[in-house]
Amino acid sequence: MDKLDISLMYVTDDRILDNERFFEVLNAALAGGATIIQLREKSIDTKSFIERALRTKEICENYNVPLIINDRLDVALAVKADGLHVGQKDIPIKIARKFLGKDKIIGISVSNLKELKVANNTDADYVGLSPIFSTPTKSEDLASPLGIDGLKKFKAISKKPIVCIGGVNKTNLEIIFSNGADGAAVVSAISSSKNPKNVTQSLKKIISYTKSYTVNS
Ligand code: TZP
Ligand code: MG
Repeated sequence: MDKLDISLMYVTDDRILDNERFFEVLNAALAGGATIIQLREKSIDTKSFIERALRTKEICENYNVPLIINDRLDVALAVKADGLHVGQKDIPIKIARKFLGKDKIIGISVSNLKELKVANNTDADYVGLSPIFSTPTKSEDLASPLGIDGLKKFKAISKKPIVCIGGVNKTNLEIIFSNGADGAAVVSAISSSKNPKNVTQSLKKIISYTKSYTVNS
């Protein structure tokens, strides 16, 4: 795989149960320039998850874009995904790393400075700041939005690249990247759009433009 680019992560929408629409949006996000895909499924059974993951992987490979799996180490291993994204209550990174090996991508969600400090001392490849803004997309288990002030505090002490998630869209992407984000993870701005390819392209343009004038890039 080429150097890891976490700047624009499309996190799939687990509310899209219809395979045809799911893969339409996935293709559009990839064609629009998503740099990494996170497959997040909360309500389908394991067999369907693996089937979806296998097809997703094939499509990602066509674009040379890595695929990571949310939560499920078994699924990540089963489909030989490029990595895993875990939450605070999921499998510990140390154990996941043992199974996945040193070359796979591992990300972890952090919602406060205490969790960030712990994550700093793991071999996670990135931390997901969750949530940066409020979002209706994920309701259970979601901490208070950290906002730009929170992002600045995280940036000051993070030893890992930071991917912001929660309510990210065209209107707030520039402020996130100009305040230290290394990446943005997006669900509904892409998945709920009538034209997910155009939206992804616009997000990508904003990221490139903002990176061109920030020291952080
Ligand atoms: N984790 C924290 S917020 C969130 C997840 C999976 C959902 C983000 O969705 P959206 O639609 O981009 O706000
Ligand atoms: Mg989880």
